Amino acid sequence: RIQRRNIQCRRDIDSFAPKFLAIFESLVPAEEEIAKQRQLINSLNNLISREWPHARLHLYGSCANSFGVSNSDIDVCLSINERELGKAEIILKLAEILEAGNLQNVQALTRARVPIVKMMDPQTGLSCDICINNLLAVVNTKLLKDYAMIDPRLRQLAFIVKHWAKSRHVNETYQGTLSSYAYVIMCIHFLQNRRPAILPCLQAMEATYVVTVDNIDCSYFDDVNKLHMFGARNREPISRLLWAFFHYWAYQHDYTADVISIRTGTLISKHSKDWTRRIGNDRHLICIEDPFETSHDLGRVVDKFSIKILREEFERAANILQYDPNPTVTLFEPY
Ligand code: 3AT
Ligand code: MG
Repeated sequence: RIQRRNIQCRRDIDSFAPKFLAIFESLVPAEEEIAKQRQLINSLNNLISREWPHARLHLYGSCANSFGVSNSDIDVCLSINERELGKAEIILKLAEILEAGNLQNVQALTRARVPIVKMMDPQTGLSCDICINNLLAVVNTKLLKDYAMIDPRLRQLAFIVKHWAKSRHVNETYQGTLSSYAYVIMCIHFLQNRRPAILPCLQAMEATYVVTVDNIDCSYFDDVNKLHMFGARNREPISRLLWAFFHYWAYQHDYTADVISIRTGTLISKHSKDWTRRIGNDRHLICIEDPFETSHDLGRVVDKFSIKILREEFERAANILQYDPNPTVTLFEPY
């Protein structure tokens, strides 16, 4: 097992909270931008319902989970019950409909791992990717959004972690580092495990939202208005949480034995999931359980090269937060 280092946090850590909060505020998109996204979805829904009256578009990903920064592309999912057509045919047909509706740069990517249509809306200037029937993503988007409503520190932490990850180029799944979705799950897990806890485990509570998608039970407690005082006993400000987050991933997490799981709210063992060895391309070098697709390790994109890069970046961030005189600047210095 790795040696668990328990370093005392620097004494002036709380004095950096206002500057980190200002960074968070600067990353949050403006209301107008969110209104523009809704406008685009409405006009796309009108266009599509002429051809497919029962089909519906859903926003998912960062524009709907409340973890999106300004000017991110928007992720859209078409839910459609078309028995006659395969996914590729739906994609091609959808591209035709969008082109006829004057959307620009329409591209049908039928051979991608997740087939999508890409396009740009000249009226709002927004670019978007539309996938087909990916309802699990719609449900995990709602789960993240519900967690965000419980305690404001989750959004603060996740925005800053995502900003750090983008600045340091460790938010690139095609290069073996982690997705934004994985980073948000890491933040939720971390806040579930502070003492006193800042977030509960919604999937371990009595379900008020009950839904099954692709035979996977996705039920959980979603009456989050009742939980707005949940984290109140913990008064740690964002700067201290950031320090502890990076300290955990740099020096405390046991990469050889543990899986983080927001489904259970605790760590579970790699052994219990049979994630102790490489199977196919899944190396399980950093294990992050998807809350619904529990056989899915969100860390599976990480390989023996990128795990080293990731861990060095966690250590760099932890050391900056511990020793640097200007952590709110140095943390985000480009790689
Ligand atoms: P950005 O702001 O675009 O970086 P995002 O939240 O949109 O962040 P992604 O682009 O990584 O995040 O993913 C878009 C959504 O797709 C988020 C989540 O609902 C779903 N998703 C992404 N990766 C996975 C995955 N490995 N398993 C299940 N759902 C996923
Ligand atoms: Mg996205």
